[in-house]
Amino acid sequence: MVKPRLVLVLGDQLSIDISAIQSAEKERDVVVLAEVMAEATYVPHHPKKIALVLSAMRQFASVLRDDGWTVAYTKLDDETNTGSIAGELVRRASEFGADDVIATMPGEWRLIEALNNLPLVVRQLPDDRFITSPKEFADWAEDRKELRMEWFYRKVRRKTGLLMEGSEPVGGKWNYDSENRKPAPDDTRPPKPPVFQPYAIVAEVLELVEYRFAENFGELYPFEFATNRSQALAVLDHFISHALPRFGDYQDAMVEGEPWLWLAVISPYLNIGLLNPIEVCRRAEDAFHAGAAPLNAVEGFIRQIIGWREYVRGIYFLEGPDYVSRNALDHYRPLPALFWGGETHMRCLSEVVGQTQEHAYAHHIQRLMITGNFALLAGLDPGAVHQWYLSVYADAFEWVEAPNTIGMSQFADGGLVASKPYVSSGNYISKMSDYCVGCHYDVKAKTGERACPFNLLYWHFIERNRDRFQNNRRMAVIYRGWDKRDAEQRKLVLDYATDWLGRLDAGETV
Ligand code: FAD
Ligand code: DLZ
Ligand code: SF4
Repeated sequence: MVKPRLVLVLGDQLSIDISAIQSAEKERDVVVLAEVMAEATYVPHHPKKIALVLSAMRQFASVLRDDGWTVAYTKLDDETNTGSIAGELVRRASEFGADDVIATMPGEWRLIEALNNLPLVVRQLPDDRFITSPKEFADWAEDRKELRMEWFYRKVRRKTGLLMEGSEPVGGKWNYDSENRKPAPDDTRPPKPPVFQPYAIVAEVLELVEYRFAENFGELYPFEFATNRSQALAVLDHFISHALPRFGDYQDAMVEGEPWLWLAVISPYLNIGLLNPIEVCRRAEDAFHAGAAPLNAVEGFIRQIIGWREYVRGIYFLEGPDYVSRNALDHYRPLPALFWGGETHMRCLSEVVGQTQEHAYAHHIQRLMITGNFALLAGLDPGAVHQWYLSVYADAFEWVEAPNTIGMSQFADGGLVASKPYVSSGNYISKMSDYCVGCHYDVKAKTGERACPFNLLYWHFIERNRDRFQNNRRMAVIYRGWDKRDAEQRKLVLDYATDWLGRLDAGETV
């Protein structure tokens, strides 16, 4: 008799056409899905993230069984659970008499290495849910002085044919980013994404998560995520019909009490495999051709998916496992309690952290220009910042989170991803949000007890990194403006900044 092989499907590989399943045989092989503590605890995940992954895994197992597959499913509380993916594979191998494992390459070095070290024969297949492979990215990156996303994006546009007319971009321009930066209109009434009431399978998972992960940062209830493919498709449909037309204009806007605005809110579903990136882009492209959404919205949306999403994955695999420990700016300040819901007078931060706690979601500009901007200006340890982002967002998996945090947001890779640090004073936040209106601090004040901390820390960052950035072509003008200021005035700003950081370090509410 031919021995069965184990077919590993991880919690973020829940696609029926994933390579491991495609190369397996229904009559012969056993699909292994395992809820394990090692995956639930490598960072203190938001309870909503754990509930999403486990609920989706359980439903995906049913889909496979209905399709005729033999599935060996381990629940977190099973007595025989060994606690890790490697342990479960070894246990199942002995149970089914298997020597071989077919896997799709995981999205994290930690698991890739764990699979390489198994006492079984493991075949790790490419994850072809992505449009480009790590090898393609490495070939593109070879011999380039700068790995700018824009050039990679154009290559992927050509490869997919998305928004292309022959070899030219539709509309004559590749990128409409300059038309994607409006603050929200006064009469903000964005459409809310659909919500899903937990039914039996999900309710059981919620009980488990509530009991096992009660200490984790984040609110489990109400739990309204989509947890299977048909629900995820409903979220996508809703976005295409109701939010995409305004996505382009307001993609960078921030409004208190409005977490979703006109954003897609599909990253958790893309990242765990309930949606496929190409199908999502084709839907947006169809909306453009049907006249239902403008080009700046559709191009901007498609760019995020075939541009940024593919690009950051390329960076993650190109740079290797040590990428997450880079610290080019020598930042060592520990993460303050306000990141875990501790009190702060800064309204922008309390709003974004509060929203994160409630929904396990914040949009890109909130992550980049509120929490990320603050972490960078305040000199927080990028490793700790990375662990935070990996924990608190439902869409956080290392291949996508790390380049965004370590690279784009914290400049800890020394400028591989970002050509200059994403930092701003309070002025940008005031322009793009309504957070400053009721804040304890005064966004217009440059010095004094009530001066917006972003104003103080911005110049502290600029001054302490003078040697690194003064000659950066995109930053020289900032140094010229700063140096033209009166020396006393500059000293005053820096003194207030140092004093403010001292209070942060002392654990005071700032
Ligand atoms: P939309 O703005 O509606 O965009 C549509 C889709 O484009 C997203 O669903 C996502 O799949 C993709 N996308 C957009 N921006 C990016 C990007 N910069 N990198 C990769 N894909 C992108 N995204 C994650 O999926 N997981 C993360 O762990 C993650 N961590 C981040 C950490 C930091 C510090 C920053 C600045 C950004 C991070 N992002 C991450 C990117 C981005 O914030 C989220 O993809 C986006 O907010 C998801 O919400 P949405 O579906 O409404 O996105
Ligand atoms: C995030 C997560 C969680 C919370 N739990 C599981 C799990 O129990 N079993 C599993 O297979 N995957 C889980 N995941 C997703 C993995 O952490 C993810 O596959 C790796 O980080 C690679 O991206
Ligand atoms: Fe944030 Fe400063 Fe505005 Fe307050 S004043 S909300 S701290 S940017």
